[in-house]
Amino acid sequence: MAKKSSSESEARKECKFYVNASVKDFKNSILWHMERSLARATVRATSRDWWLATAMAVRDEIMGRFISTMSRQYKANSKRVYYLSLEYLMGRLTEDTLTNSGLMDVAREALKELGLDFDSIMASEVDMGLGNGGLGRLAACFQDSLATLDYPAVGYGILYEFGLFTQSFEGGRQIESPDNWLKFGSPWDIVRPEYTVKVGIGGRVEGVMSSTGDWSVRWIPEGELLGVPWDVPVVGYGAGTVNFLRLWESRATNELDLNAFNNGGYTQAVHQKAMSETISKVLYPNDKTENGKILRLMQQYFFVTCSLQDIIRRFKSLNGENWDIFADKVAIQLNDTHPAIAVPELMRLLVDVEGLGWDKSWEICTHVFAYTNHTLLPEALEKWSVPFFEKLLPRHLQIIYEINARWLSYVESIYGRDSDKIARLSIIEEGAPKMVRMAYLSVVGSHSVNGVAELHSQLLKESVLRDFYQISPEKFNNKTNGITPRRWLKTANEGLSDLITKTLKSDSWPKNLDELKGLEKFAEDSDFQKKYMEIKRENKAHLAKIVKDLCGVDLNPDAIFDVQIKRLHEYKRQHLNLLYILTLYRRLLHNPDADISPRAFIFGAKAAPGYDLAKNIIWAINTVGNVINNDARIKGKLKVAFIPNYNVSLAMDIIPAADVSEQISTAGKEASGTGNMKLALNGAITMGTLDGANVEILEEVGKDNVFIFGMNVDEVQKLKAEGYNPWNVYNSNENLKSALDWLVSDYFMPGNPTAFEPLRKSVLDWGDQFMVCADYQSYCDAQDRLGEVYKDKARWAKMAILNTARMSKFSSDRTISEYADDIWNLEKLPPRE
Ligand code: Z15
Repeated sequence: MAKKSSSESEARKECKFYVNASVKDFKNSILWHMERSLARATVRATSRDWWLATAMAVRDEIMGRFISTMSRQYKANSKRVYYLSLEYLMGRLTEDTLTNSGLMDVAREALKELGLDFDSIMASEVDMGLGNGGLGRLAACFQDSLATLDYPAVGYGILYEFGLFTQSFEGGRQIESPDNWLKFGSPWDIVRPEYTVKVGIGGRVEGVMSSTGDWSVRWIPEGELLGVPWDVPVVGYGAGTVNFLRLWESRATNELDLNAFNNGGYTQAVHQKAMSETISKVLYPNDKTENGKILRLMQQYFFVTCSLQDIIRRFKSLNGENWDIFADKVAIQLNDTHPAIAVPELMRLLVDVEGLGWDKSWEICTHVFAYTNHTLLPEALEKWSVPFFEKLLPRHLQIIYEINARWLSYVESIYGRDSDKIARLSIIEEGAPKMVRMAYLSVVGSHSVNGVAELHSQLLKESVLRDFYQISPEKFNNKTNGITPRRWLKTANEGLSDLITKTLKSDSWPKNLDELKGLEKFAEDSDFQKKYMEIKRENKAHLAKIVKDLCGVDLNPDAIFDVQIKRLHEYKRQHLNLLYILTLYRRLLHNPDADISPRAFIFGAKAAPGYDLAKNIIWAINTVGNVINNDARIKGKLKVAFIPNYNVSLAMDIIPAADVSEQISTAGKEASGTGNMKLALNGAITMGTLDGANVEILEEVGKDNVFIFGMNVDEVQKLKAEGYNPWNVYNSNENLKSALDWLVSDYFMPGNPTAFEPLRKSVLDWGDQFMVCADYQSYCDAQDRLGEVYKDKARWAKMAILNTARMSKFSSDRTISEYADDIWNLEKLPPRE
């Protein structure tokens, strides 16, 4: 096998719990699985077979750790945190498990000895794409950090049969197709039928007399279905702790309803079964727009009740009915309002099922729950109609009304009969129909409310949750997001990781990211700069191959790789980027010899299937890109590549190759951003507004190592208040006018000049909600400056190195430690040495 460098054996000491296996044993294990698990002759084995056999060999190695972690946590009966999230954007699992278990080198060598190419074998794994974007990826990074830091934790969610849709382009337009990731099963999920739970739905509420003569209330559901748990192991770095994700699959109670069957209602019976199994069928592909579908509410309730029943079962098996200590054993984090129904559901389970009194149950709830808010955008604030609740969850509606009545009488005790205040603070929004405000329910039911970056947490207190902040300021806190350096540096950027390990003479930086500060002193070292930039160039050449393959576009690895990768949304302003591309293109046509740094604009973005304007922007970028890429007059100085089906795995190829990171949202709109952190860590320079975590990135890397442009939050608010008119900017800015007019001319779309009228209208006729025109000139100026700076290779290298060196704050280990200390009051439970 490959010789271990001395720093690597140091690392093995550092990570005492790394799994040990020899190359020979590992290779034999792969071959064993090929024959015994897959019934394959090696000569017939496909890449997928090799990946599966390798995954099974790794799995074998970590199972012991998995079991010992569970029994250690059970025996200690320590407090656990339960992370409730409708989304987990995990990506591929095998490579990351290899990194974290310490088996990466062994697996590489084993596959090499088998005559196989590691990367192409690993590429056979389909991404586990059970999330839309930042929120789901954050949940995945958090699982990695929780296990790495040895916190007892379980992530609960849904095992969607179909993850986020697969995106392709036809004539430059987005086409969606189903992501059937589980079609052939996954080696990474383990079914636990013994923990199956029952879930009620619909029906009515009945008063019942207890044996002691007290009246109580009971929910008589109309239908019932089952939640079957599947566990996905989460290996911490160093493999000392292996936690798990527990994902629920919905099933019909009986294979078929025999009554219906006997009465001749065969198709009716099959239909009912299919309905029950529909709940975990598909992830809703909307990032931020709540579309109010009843099936979505069913998904929320389904996974919440399954998870709470599981938590209570585990609690009882350890502590019996000692409810007084429930909140000492259980912390539950609500990832956005998607699991907010957990508040009334835990009340129902405690009051109706366990027979606790209301006050005691409420005390437990508010000690157990904590809520994370991820956005201020009004269209994302979840509300569910009261009629939906009546139909689906009648008992929960009663409980919500009771929670609200008590809450409002508390409000009244503070402010008196201020009806305005009461209407503003009510969990129920009056109207036809009445709506349940899920964010308010989450705030009232929790002891902690956090935003995801300093600026966002501040704005939360000033805007959406202002009235709540005034009543309970102590609940509000900030937890700036983070990313796992294991996946986003060590696994994704091996070249840079090896350079860091050699330079720092330490391999413990993935667990202790502050060590990266040690790179600062090499920022101006020309030898180090050379090595650092050589790796960047190799990564760019690698990405260029992928882009050629997927887009048919030739990228020059010496061009600036200018990257914008994120969901397509107006507030993220991919169209502002497009306007700069049009401006540069026009400049080059006027002067083909202009001395500009060659640039490759690289996009990755999915649009929600029902979001027409987002789709129009994708089409526009592809169409403009196609014209630019085929225009010989500009001598290849400009390229545009929109990589289809952007996902976690593509992110792992794109991010290490990026020179520039576009973070250009309208100030105040991006809660945090996490792609910005991944890109900067890998040495991409941020081109950004003072929004979300960009503000903190600027603080960390220093103003000389980032490009900041555009209005800040105060300026945005001021301009809005004064009355913003995008036409004024348009009429007075020749370049902006030309770019926008060009877009709706015959030039890009002969015969169909109105194709991109929606895009143009959105920033002019429809009021330019996200102030694209207002920030246009400032953006162009900053981009031009960046192009100039890039010509100074040494200066650029220094900036890039300092970005890597100064990003340690954004390790999700830091974020998780803060949650554990400030919100969960949670202790680590490391394995014994
Ligand atoms: C989502 O991905 C985010 C917020 C949401 O409200 C929804 Cl529904 C989905 C993102 C934020 O836009 C992003 O700024 C943040 O970094 C991320 O959540 C994780 O907190």
